[in-house]
Amino acid sequence: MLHVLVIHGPNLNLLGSREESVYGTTTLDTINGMLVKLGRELGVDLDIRQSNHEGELVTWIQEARNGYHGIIINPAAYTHTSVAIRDALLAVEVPAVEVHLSNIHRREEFRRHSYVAGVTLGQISGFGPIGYLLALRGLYEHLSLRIPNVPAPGS
Ligand code: CA2
Repeated sequence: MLHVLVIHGPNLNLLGSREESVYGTTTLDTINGMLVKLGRELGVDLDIRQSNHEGELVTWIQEARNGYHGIIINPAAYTHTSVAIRDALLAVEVPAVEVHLSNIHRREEFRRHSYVAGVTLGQISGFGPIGYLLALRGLYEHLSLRIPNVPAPGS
């Protein structure tokens, strides 16, 4: 079975309760439930975490070395500031997909630069909660081509 670590960064625990015009009305619990459902369909075990603390996010990324096949991460505001998160993703050599609910490229200038984009498999930005599902499907397809005995999607 594939094991994927899902990491939500700072303030994402507030989803659905504030700034609905930017981030929508879906709560983090609902997003996590959608992910778990898709994970079950694909046969992917998900470990889902959220933290407001940069160091904790770094520690969790480091833990991905121990038995995780991939990472899905929305580093939230740390996307635009954190060399530490970039370095951790680079160090662990576990394929990671970066997710953003909003399209960071059509927002304020400071959000257009991501420190992590250059060390991830790819970035999904602007699809709202569905972006997490796209990330899981993309990661699954990527891993199924590289890891023996992972069924190809749709088989
Ligand atoms: O679009 C995204 O997913 C972001 O990663 C969200 C971050 C933001 O700093 C990035 O530029 C883009 C902010 C997450 C804060 O989420 C909130 C949710 C509800 C209320 C307040 C904040």
